[in-house]
Amino acid sequence: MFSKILIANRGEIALRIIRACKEIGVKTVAVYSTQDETASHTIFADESVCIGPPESSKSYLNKAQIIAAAEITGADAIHPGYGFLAENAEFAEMCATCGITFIGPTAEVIRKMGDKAVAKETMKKAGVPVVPGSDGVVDTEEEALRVASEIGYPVILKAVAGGGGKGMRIVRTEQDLSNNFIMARAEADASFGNPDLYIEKYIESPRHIEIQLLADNYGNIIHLGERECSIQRRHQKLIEEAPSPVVNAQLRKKMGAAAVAGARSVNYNSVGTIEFLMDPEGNFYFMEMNTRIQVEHPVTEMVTNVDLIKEQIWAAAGEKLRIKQSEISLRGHAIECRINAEDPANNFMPSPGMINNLHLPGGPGIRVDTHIYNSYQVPPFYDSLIAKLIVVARNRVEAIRRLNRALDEFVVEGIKTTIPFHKFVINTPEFKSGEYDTHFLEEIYDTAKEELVVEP
Ligand code: MV4
Repeated sequence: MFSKILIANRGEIALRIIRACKEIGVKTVAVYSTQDETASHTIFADESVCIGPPESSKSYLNKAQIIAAAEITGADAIHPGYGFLAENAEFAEMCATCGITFIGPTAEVIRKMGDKAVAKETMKKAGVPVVPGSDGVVDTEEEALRVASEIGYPVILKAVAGGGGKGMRIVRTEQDLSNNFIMARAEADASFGNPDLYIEKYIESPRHIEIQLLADNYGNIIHLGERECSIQRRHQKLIEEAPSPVVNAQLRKKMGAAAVAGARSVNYNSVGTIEFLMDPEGNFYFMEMNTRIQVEHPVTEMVTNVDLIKEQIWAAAGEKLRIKQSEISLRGHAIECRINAEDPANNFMPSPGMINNLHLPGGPGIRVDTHIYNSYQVPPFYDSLIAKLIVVARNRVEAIRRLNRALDEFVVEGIKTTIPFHKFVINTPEFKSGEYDTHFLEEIYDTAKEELVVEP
């Protein structure tokens, strides 16, 4: 096992990783920007090193500075959390060069899955269902028109270097495609430094369902069921649940097996997630692979009773998986609400500032992953996630009742948060029945906004 892990992150996930390290018996090093001198992760780690000014680009994204902090403190591993350097192949390589274990997959796998066309081709070869479309990159408008007429409109243009909703364009007619192809290439080049595009059939009302994977260095790979992540706005997830209201045991087994086969084909050896699009008929297609621990990992933890961060650390330290697929079973239903420092009545505008009154919900089946405390100043420089409220109950109906109760107990004063928005969303007929897709949130937003104005 490692003797000391440096956590190259901040906020709730840095704290989550520190907690796992403490329970395993591994020393921790926090890195922090000058803005975060009194942040929870800085205080609760065994040691902390200042790595630069508030801007992420000069601190939490400063690769050389973070490696130097690991060397100075004698850390033998780096946990990147999510965001920042978590899916940066160059950083994983730098760690390897310096003899520090990057807690995640290899740089090679990160790079492969980072190129969305290569990732898709790799999954297709492994027998994972993929959306009909071009074989890899489409270089010219003529080729794009030919592929589109083969698969039929509407189609979607995706940048190979995009992902997470970035660099996509829906095209509904031949004329549309002619008008947009050159522009989409130029835009991809400007955004990602890579103009390459590929084409897919556009799935109209999909759900976003992802499979959690866990793998070690010895070819053992298991899945921990799915998460339903269709409640999103501008590709930012707001609510996630496990299991999905539309996945039964048979479908779970099929999706799980596909995800494991995909991971096996790239010798995957850490925690990871395969995202699927599911059409209204229940067909599922590979979308992307996330080569990191995700924000929404707790819903899986709550229904499987597996600590994904500990498992990730054990796997990185070269231990064999402690759990077999046959030992994974799902118990109950978990739902997570992302509490952001944003004003839901004002297009989710960031709302940094001082928290001058705080009360966290508690009681049976409640988990709150957060770094905030009373009198904490939410900085304007970083992601607006300030807490994750996770509830678990015997079934989905009870989980929603518990979530209503917990949201009512949750008090955050001094800044605007997404709490009132969550109260609205979870009481809509669509959410209650589980009959929603990835467009649901955008569709109800205007109605929700009006309701929010009358919220206390
Ligand atoms: C799609 C799609 C429909 N058809 N691909 C969005 C994020 C990126 N991972 C891929 N995305 C989509 N790809 C095809 N062929 C619809 C989306 C999409 C979406 C997917 C998941 C969650 C929310 C979404 C919102 C809009 C579009």
